[in-house]
Amino acid sequence: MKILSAEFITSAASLAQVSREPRPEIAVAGRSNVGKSSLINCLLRRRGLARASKAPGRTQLLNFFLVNQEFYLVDLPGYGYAKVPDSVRRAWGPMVEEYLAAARDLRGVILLIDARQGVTEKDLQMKGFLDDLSLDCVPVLTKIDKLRRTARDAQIRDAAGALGLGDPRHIIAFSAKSGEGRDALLAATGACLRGDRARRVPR
Ligand SMILES: Nc1nc2c(ncn2[C@@H]2O[C@H](COP(=O)(O)OP(=O)(O)OP(=O)(O)O)[C@@H](O)[C@H]2O)c(=O)[nH]1
Ligand SMILES: [Mg+2]
Repeated sequence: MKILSAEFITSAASLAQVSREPRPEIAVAGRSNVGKSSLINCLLRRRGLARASKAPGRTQLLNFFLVNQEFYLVDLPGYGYAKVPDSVRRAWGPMVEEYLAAARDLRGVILLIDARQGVTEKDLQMKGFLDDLSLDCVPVLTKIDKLRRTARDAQIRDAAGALGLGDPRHIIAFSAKSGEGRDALLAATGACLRGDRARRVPR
């Protein structure tokens, strides 16, 4: 897949608030600060399109980006960051879960795992939630540029094991900094949109 166009469409706190042309959607989920917005900017090659920040909790709404006039990439608020106030966390959980459960045109979810931290309890909860909804999940180990070669192979294997993936090659090693893994992620996103990957989703 080639990126021909990308534009920000809208932000919303719930699906009911979103008015958009019906198109297939791919959501980007993961812990707060894991690099979701950076991954979207890297994938779309539009610096600053999705707002990224060193401070966790930057993305506070569902953000819709229209790509190639064909599908939406949806940037989600992150989960599981201790420093986000309780009130905010209480609002985000239901917002993200309602979206994932109710978005009719959602074809798959790119699930980001921090390469240094590995798979956490919260990541497993999210993976379980996606599996229960039979949503296709594209696992990505991001910030991979922060690991040395030996640590990185071990971390990819561990993450694959923790997520119950038979083959570590089903995880995409990604860096928004270097662009590593961008082509693989574009290909996986295209396959998700076409529904080609459904057979490979582990149950
Ligand atoms: N080295 C490195 N840093 C990254 C990478 N991806 C993101 N970052 C940095 O990590 C921080 C968080 O990135 P964001 O893209 O804002 O993360 P997010 O998941 O959207 O965060 P929330 O919106 O708060 O949930 C920023 O300082 C980024 O520059 C990466 O692949 N490599
Ligand atoms: Mg963000």
